[in-house]
Order: sequence, then structure tokens, then C-alpha cells
Amino acid sequence: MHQNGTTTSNRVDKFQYHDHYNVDDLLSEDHLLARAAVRDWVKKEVTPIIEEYSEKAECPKHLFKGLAEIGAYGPSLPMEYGGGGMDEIAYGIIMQELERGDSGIRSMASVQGSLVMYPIYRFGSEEQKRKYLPKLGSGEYIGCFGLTEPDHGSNPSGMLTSYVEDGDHIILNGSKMWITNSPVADLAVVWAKNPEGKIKGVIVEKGTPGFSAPEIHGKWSLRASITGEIVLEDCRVPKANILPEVAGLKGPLSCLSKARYGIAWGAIGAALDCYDSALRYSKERIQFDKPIAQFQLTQKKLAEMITEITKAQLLAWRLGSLANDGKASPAQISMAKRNNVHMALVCAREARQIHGGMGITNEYPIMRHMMNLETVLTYEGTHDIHLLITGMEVTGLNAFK
Ligand code: TGC
Ligand code: FAD
Repeated sequence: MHQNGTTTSNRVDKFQYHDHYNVDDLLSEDHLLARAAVRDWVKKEVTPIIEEYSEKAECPKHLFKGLAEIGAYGPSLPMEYGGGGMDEIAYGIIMQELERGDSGIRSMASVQGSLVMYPIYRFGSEEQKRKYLPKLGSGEYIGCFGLTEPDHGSNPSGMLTSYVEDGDHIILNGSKMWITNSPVADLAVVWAKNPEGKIKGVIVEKGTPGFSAPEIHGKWSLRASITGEIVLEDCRVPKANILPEVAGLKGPLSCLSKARYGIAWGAIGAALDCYDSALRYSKERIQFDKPIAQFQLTQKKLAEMITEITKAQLLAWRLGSLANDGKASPAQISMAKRNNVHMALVCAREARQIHGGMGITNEYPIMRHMMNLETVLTYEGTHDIHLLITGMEVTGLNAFK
């Protein structure tokens, strides 16, 4: 036991993890074990290959199974439904360690756990849960989440994707855009509107006539994550595939709350990787006969980075505690997602400067994180949409209506 009451086991990796405020003391042994396990997996399976896959703009599909094995799909969902049975802080920490590796790898897990398993768990019938969740949890099935459309991104309420009833089936028409994992997905949770304007979630299985998911090419961001469209042309789906327990936009938005929460933690991982690389580089790189870490301007960058990372860690931890008590509000989640992703992007830019010219190369992870974070700043609600959600909360006035 140390003088300040902490144990050796939870302090031993303080510097490795850049825990400037002893945030680890707020975590349980289970949290630390989950973090160490995911971190080891990322070091072994992701770090050695990620630059190459990003450069090729190819998704390392073989990692879908590995992600399942480390419990990255739905860590806080019940085990009987394919989840990890852990708490919300463990879920957050797992996302952090995955995003330390790459935002695209974290995305693979976020979509599967929070945007596919979660809606089926929360809004699905018992039959749907039994049929899909264990296979999604084990990585046997890959899922995707179709909300965004070509003409409706920030305003999903205007969606045009429609369903009409036809006996014991519905017929879906429309298209979804920017859908993570859609080209490789075995099933999609698609959100669609009927002629009366009622929004429902529908499970559409790959191979259903009228369903296709072409890949979107040309991304300079999140290149190791596969993104596509979903095209629905008179796609006939059994009514039994409709998620029965929710109607309206609060269905998909509840899933987004779950995923945004994970991103608030995940972004810290990307920031930590940039900070770690910058700190090491600055101590090794000699200019004017000194390590550049000795220059005040470099120290300013590093000090500001670790200050902002520490604030983000505390925000995420507090949000996790609220989530564990079922009290994390959508507006609180928006604040953390917005703050932490922006913080990570600023850290990536500062780290890039500290690395000088080397910072633009693939010898360091900085540019990859920076480019990835441009997507993370936009998806799951843009930086400005989250600002307006916070604005609505504090003023009581709705900028969207
Ligand atoms: P609004 O009238 O405010 O709300 C409609 C209903 O939804 C409820 N609600 C929420 N419920 C749970 N969680 C939330 N975060 C919620 N936000 C709102 C609300 O209480 C209401 O319920 P009820 O019972 O009264 O009907 O809706 P609005 O149309 O005015 O829209 C508000 C706005 C702009 C904030 C919302 O549309 C929004 O968040 N837009 C951003 C869209 C977005 O985030 N898209 C993400 C697509 S998925 C994605 O990016 C995945 S990336 C995956 C990866 O690779 O990691
Ligand atoms: P727009 O909504 O057109 O916004 C453009 C700009 O206008 C933004 O700066 C925005 O902040 C601003 N703006 C819009 N409305 C307002 C307003 N009221 N006030 C002020 N400013 C405003 N979606 C899914 O459904 N599933 C997925 O799996 C998924 N994965 C994605 C993966 C990637 C790589 C990317 C890039 C996106 C993904 N998305 C996914 C879509 C993502 O959620 C949207 O891109 C995002 O919600 C923004 O929508 P948009 O791109 O249409 O931008």
C-alpha cells in the first residue's frame, strides 16, 4: 500500500497509461483487468497491421472475431444476450483501448455492440433477441445501423426511407448513406417511416431480395473501417423483423446515446496515443544540442495536451458513474462526446507539430489518428449538433425547430 492509500497493482502502469491525476484510483480491479486485456490485444493484433490496412483503405475483417473474443461487443449488455455483463465504465475503457489502436477498430465494435445489439436487446422481441444476439456477440454475424440518408444526416426525422404493410410482411424502399460495416454485414437495423410518419426499426438480413450494400470508396479518414450504402428496392421483410418495443425517433436516438457514450471514452484513447508518441519523440529528438522536450514551447504543448486529456478522463469517468446509475442524460453524453473528440483532434494536431516532418509519415500514428478523428467529430452527431444540444439544455430553447 502506498502512502496515499493506493495499491501497487493499480498504480504500476501509471506512466504507461499517462494517468496524471490518479484516475486509476477511481477504477475497480475489473476495470483495470479489462483495460489490460484489451490493450494487450490491440498491441498484438492491431498496432502491427493498422498502418498498412489504413494505407490500403482495407478493413481488417479478420479482427471481427478477435473483437468478439475480447468481449468488445456490448460489454455492458447482459451475458445471456451475448454481451459482456460488465458495467458502463468497463464498456468505456474497452472503447478507449480500442481507439488507442485506431478509431476504425473502435467503430467496428461500437456499431456491433451499441447500434445493432443494443436496439435488438432494448426494443426487440424475445424471439429476435434469442435469434440474433448470441451470434452478434460471438462475431458470427456482423451487423450495421442504417439511419443517415443522402439528404438527411443531422436531421434524421426527415428520412425518406419508407415501409408499407403487405399482409404479414412490410415493403421497404429508400437508401441509407455512410453506413459503417454495411458491405460486410449479415444484417442491418434499418430505420424507416410508414405513410403516417411512424418511424420503426427493422432487421433486414443480407440476401433479402431488394437489399444491397455497395461500398463507399475514396475516404481519407477511417480508412481501416468499411463504409457503404444500404439500398432498399421493394425489399420484402417479415413483420416479425420489426422491433416491436419502440416507435419514433427516440428509438435510433437512444442507440446513438449508447454509442456516443462509448466515443466519449474512445477519443481519449486516440489522444493518449498521440500524446505518448509526442512525449517519447520530444525526449529523443535533438535540435540546438538539446532534446526538443527541453524547449518551453514543446513543454507548453505537452502540458496542455495532458491537461486536456486529464479533464476528458474525469469527464468520462463521471459520465460513466452517472450511466451506471442510469442517470446519464442525452445532453450530458453530448457534452462529453463533443469535448473529448475535439480534445483528441487538437492533441493530434499538437502532436503532429512536435514530430516535425516525421509527424506526417506513417512511421508514427499521428496523421492516421488525426484523419480518423475528422470522421469521429462528424459521425454520431456533428460537433455543432452536440453544441446545440447543450445549448438547448442550458437555455431551454430549441435551435432545431
Ligand atoms: P427531437 O424532437 O429532439 O427528439 C425526438 C424524440 O427522441 C428523443 N431523444 C432522445 N432519446 C434518447 N437519446 C437521445 N440522445 C435523444 N435525443 C432525443 C426525444 O426526447 C423525443 O422523444 P419523444 O418521446 O418526445 O418523441 O428530435 P429532432 O428531430 O428535433 O432532432 C434532434 C437532433 C438534431 C438532436 C437529432 O436528430 C440528432 O441527434 N441528430 C444527429 C444525427 C446523428 O447523430 N446521426 C448519427 C447516425 S449513426 C452514426 O453516425 C454511426 S457512426 C458509427 C460508427 O462507426 O461508430
Ligand atoms: P449534414 O447534416 O449535412 O451537416 C453538414 C454541416 O452542417 C455540419 O457541419 C453540421 O454540423 C451543419 N449543420 C447541420 N444542421 C445544422 C444546424 N441545425 N445548425 C448548425 N449547423 C448545422 N450514419 C449511420 O446511420 N450509420 C453509420 O454506421 C454511420 N457511419 C458513418 C461512418 C462514416 C465514416 C461517416 C463519415 C459517417 C457515418 N454516418 C453513419 C453518418 C454520420 O452520422 C453523418 O455524416 C452525420 O450525422 C452528419 O450528417 P451529414 O454528413 O449528412 O452532414
